[in-house]
Amino acid sequence: MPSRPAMQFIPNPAPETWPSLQQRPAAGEAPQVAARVRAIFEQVRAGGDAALRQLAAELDKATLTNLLVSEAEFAAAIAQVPAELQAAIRQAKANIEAFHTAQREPEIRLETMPGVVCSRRSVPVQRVGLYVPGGTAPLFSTLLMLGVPARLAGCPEVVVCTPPQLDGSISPVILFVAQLLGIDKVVKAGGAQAVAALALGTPSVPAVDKIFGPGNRYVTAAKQLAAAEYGVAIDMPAGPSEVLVIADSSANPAFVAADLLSQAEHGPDSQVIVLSDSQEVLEKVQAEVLSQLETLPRRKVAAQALENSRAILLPDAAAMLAFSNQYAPEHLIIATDNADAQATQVTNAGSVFLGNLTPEAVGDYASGTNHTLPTSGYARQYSGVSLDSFVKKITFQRLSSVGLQAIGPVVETMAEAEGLVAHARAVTVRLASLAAGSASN
Ligand code: HSO
Ligand code: ZN
Repeated sequence: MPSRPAMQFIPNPAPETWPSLQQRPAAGEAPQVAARVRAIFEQVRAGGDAALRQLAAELDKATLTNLLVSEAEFAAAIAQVPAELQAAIRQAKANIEAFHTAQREPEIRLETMPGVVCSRRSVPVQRVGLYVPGGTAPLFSTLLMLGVPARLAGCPEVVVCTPPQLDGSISPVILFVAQLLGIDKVVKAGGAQAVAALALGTPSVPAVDKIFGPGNRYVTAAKQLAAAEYGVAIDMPAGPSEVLVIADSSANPAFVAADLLSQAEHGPDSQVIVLSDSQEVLEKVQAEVLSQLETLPRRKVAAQALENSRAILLPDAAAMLAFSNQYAPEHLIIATDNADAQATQVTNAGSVFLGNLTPEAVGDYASGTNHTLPTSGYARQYSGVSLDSFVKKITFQRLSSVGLQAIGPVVETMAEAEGLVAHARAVTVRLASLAAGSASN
């Protein structure tokens, strides 16, 4: 074992100590972030498009002529995306479309009592805003993960916001993906100002009903403000990315290390955890992490994330699953020879990767599942983004005279018992009218 392990090694921790090992790196909930975000909302409210330009200059160091991506910019983008990448993106899109299409729910229609027909139908959220991070790594895959279900759901208005590069341009790959999805409204705005524009609306940016997408602390704080005070829904609370790997003695340490690093390279505040019932496996994983780290272009970022990361020895599979369920990881990799059976015992996780041949990276890009997932333990109560995130389920009902006569007395009795006489009367006047032979449906 190398003198300094890649991750903190914790042998056989007592269950009482697990909660402290499951803590995420301090989330950036600093009050100054919230105050700055509030000021940015004010600036965007007062200044509209001009404020967005100003903030792009100030915060992104980008000079913008046009705030919206122009037709000419779209047209120029395709030529800049290598054919191989275009083909890869098309394949990923097809897989994501297939898996999300399968999530369509047929209309439910049920006669609960004779003459009482209830139904439920999915109706798209009308206006959605998709935030696509830029910066050091423009994540065009996030646009696929959000744009595909938005399109399949049939959302009539889809607006994309993404931060401009220094020269005021947007990554051509993001523009290529937008075109592939038939999205023509791409706003050159990032950070809290993009979220403010989507929440408040400006002359160029339509206000939306729901905002999706990951981002830094400012974006996250802005989404929270939009949800708390502006009546805009958000996909989920988003924190730094994380992965937990359960590895038994059948696991391949080089594969496990590669998976840990693939998540660690996202950001300095990412967290990666490996659990094993074999000390030998953990030692090999640690050594592999160190050696693979050497050759990563983003090794500084990954090394910082490893500071928040742990290799934990546990007695058996049951303890590893219990630890994982308590941690509720965004991504869970089960690299064991019994992965399918163990998968049935997963109660808290965003997305699960089974067996030695299933890297998390396939779900990040192309297998078909969504990569927008609950972090920071929210997998206890939230699902990842799916087709459902882009629809509302509206219920309908219709009564015939037979139905009203059957259910009417039930409602009259209950309404009177609650002391809500107007409710009872809404039934009574109709029943009376039916009895007099003068009502029709
Ligand atoms: N692992 C990230 C998604 C992503 N990975 C985008 C690569 N590109 C959060 O689930
Ligand atoms: Zn990733």
